[in-house]
Amino acid sequence: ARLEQDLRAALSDQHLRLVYQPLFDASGRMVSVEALARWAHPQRGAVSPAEFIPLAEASGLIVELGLHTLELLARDLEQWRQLGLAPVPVAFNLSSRQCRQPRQRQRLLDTLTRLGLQPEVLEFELTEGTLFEDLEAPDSMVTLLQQHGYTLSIDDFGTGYSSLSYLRRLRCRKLKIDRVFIHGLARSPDARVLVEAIVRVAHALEMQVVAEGVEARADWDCLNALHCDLYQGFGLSRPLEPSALATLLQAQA
Ligand code: G
Ligand code: G
Ligand code: MN
Ligand code: NA
Repeated sequence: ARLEQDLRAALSDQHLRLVYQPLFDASGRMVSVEALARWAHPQRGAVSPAEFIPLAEASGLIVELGLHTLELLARDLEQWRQLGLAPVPVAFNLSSRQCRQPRQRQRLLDTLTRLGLQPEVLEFELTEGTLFEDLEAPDSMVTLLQQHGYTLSIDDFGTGYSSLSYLRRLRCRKLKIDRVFIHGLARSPDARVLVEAIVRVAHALEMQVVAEGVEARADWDCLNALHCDLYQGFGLSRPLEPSALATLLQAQA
């Protein structure tokens, strides 16, 4: 309960920020980034989103947190723009708990409009759980975002429902294979068969495949041989502060 109070306070203080982890294509070009929330707690130091996101979801704070982090994103984008950098597409993690009610969905859409966060610069990552939960409703967040032109990625693929028959109906642009399948891939014939099958299905459905958690060169080589499209992980780049990303964007321009 104490941590929850602190998180509420962090929304008005300056203790939440975003870092950005690049996604690279096979040639090593950075093609987009994923925004990840970070909380610098005044006493505890860095609190991981793995801890505070579930807390925010359980307490309902996730709605405010999501809108707040979009403000942070808009601010960072404006800074990069002022530096004369071409906008890099940013992927934003969205959980179903931040858009359960029609009013919450409308607030999210209004915020996107107000901040000028257009589909050219922003895409969304949703977990299988969120996507499947949302599939049927005509005014679901998934449907609304797609109607507004935003592209979606399936996050942490392979850890949730993984029903292949649903993949087509979800109409997502990217499929992000969870890092449990990526880590040690080069040494695991079983994982290799799985990843190969996932890539084939994804490509048949015209989705791009992203490998998450790429750390070892041998795993990258293996993914490359399996025709993975995009690569993300500590072995390529850690999540970067906005200023460090600006430097990378400048170097690549
Ligand atoms: O950055 P890190 O790997 O520690 O993130 C842990 C988890 O928190 C990941 O599942 C990530 O998707 C999630 N996460 C990070 N930032 C956000 C955010 O701003 N909103 C939501 N809903 N989830 C986030
Ligand atoms: O669930 P989601 O995919 O959004 O989680 C992203 C999280 O994964 C971030 O917190 C990020 O810090 C973490 N992450 C990114 N790359 C790697 C990696 O190579 N290894 C590990 N262990 N975690 C990673
Ligand atoms: Mn993600
Ligand atoms: Na993920």
